[in-house]
Amino acid sequence: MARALLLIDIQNGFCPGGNLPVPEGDAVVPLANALMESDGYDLIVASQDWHPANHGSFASQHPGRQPFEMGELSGKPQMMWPDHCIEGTADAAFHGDLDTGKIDFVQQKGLNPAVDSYSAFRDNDRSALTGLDSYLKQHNVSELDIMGLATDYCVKFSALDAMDMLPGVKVRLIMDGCRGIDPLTVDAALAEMRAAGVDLITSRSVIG
Ligand code: VGL
Ligand code: ZN
Repeated sequence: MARALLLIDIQNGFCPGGNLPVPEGDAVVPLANALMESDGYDLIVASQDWHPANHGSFASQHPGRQPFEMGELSGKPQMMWPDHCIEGTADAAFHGDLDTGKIDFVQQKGLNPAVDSYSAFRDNDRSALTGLDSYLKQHNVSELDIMGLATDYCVKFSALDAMDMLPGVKVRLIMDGCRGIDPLTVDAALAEMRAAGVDLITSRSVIG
């Protein structure tokens, strides 16, 4: 029985100054560090959006498309993103203040140019798994706390997949440890997670 903290995409690309900045994205860093420092967790896992330069979620790969429009990828509706988190670049690196020395395992995702991968657990088409579910099962994780960026995309999809793929595991979302792209989709995302059985908590429940 282990308690794990999952940090979603706390990368330069999603912080102010990055290529797909989430408002106040960097504000979650001190909280992530405090939670890692606390004795609340046996295991710390972090996901990292990690795209090839020709990733099909990039508007730049679709002539005539602008970032933040809907387009298509492999025949499915796909939000067109600005180029972001290209593997090996500073934009894809974890935020410089994140205490990465405390992270036990990093799960990269989004490597397949033909499909996007918001969730840390599997691609959006649900065919390819990243392997994170097996890792957490191998480590007997029974409680999983999730925080990071962005609430309405990667955090939401990861939390919903955790509910779906880790039966019996208690999944909690640390709300003050998340920031979102669009306030409207953030509210819908919180409602969707709550309806799926995710416990919406604040960090005070963990570190008082
Ligand atoms: C994300 C959009 C595209 C996220 C990643 O981390 O929420 N959002 N790629
Ligand atoms: Zn991405």
